Amino acid sequence: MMTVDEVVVRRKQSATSLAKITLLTTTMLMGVANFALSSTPPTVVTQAATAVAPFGATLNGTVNPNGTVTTAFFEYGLTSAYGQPVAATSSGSGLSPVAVSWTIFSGLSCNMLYHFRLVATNSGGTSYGDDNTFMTPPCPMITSDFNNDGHPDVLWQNDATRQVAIWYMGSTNGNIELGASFLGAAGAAGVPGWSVVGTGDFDNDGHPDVVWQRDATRQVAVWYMGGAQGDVLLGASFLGAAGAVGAPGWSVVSIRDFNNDGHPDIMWQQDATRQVAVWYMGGAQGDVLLSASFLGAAGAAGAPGWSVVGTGDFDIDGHHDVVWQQDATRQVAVWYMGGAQGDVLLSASFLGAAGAAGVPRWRVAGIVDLNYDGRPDIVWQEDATARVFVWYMNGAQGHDIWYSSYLGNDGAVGVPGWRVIAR
Ligand SMILES: [Ca+2]
Ligand SMILES: [Ca+2]
Ligand SMILES: [Ca+2]
Ligand SMILES: [Ca+2]
Repeated sequence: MMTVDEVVVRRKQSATSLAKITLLTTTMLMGVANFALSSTPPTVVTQAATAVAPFGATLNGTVNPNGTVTTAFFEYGLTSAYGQPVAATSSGSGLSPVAVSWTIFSGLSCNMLYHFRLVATNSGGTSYGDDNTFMTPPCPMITSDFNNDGHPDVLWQNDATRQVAIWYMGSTNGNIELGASFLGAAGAAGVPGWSVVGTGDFDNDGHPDVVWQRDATRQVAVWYMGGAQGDVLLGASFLGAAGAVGAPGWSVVSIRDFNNDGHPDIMWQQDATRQVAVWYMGGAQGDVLLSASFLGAAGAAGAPGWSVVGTGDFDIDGHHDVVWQQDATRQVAVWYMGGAQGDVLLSASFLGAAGAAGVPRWRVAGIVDLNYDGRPDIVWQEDATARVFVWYMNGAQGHDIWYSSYLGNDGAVGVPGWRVIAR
């Protein structure tokens, strides 16, 4: 039990404490008021760009809001005058640096030096990070640019006569037919019993060459093309001794440099088991079979009911990814590939919501970056009408449908009896 005196003393102590607390709180409020009146501008650091690709990059930096609500944005361009701001984001109002980044998925030019910096603003003022630069990698070769004008072109083959024609494409979206030509005199006459299966520069002379497969024997041969329009047949060769013999039961489904050694390789799919394998090619004429590999464990096992319809580097990691279409539902999915030989399956995704649902009565006729923004696009052809439609893809994984269009006026009408080969 406390005595009466003790209780009185304690009450006096409490009153004194309360007065101290009140004084302290008032001082703090005054401090906050003073602080608000003279807030410190943000501290901004521009950091190195990452994921630099031929047509995109991720810009990075940090912002310290220094206690006041702060917004930040990047600006970039071909000089330190910048000119291209990208959307402002909030960096909060804390007292420590916050990481800020912005990914440019497409729209940059390949093989160019870019300047960029981070800018941040709060009520105390605007701060500018130091100038930083990055160099976009060399422009990727377009394996189907026959007239070398920077726009991928598209081949057509007649189902009956097996004539082959080139559509020279152009415009911003690369979907306008600017001209056409037969693929040499032999292409004009047609090559009965043989199907065009893809293009690639096998002899490294800067002109796309055309790969054919014979329907019955499954022999595979390359036509070396040249001339200003890329439509002059210069020579031909079987693709390796095995190509001369043929690979019965197997179809060529894509021509790409899967192991990044500068030589186009051949992707095959088994008609029944749907196994997928790659022939790695080499030699001065690109027609020497060096080695072969299944496309990962899943490729070795096969994916029954699914057809490989083309390849392209959708996530821009330097490895060509594989696009599949379900024969019945017409769903489309992509396998993201990796590894030194490009034959390791890393992950998979449907191509947009429409790809997951399927596009009945349309087949994928090829994968080509028609608008040349670094993201492979999907070329479709309708079974009955032979109309041709393009999905322009975008997004971090390249599997989002950005916009779409018919392939020129003729493509909108359709070219019955002709099969488009956009790969
Ligand atoms: Ca072209
Ligand atoms: Ca060539
Ligand atoms: Ca290769
Ligand atoms: Ca890839």
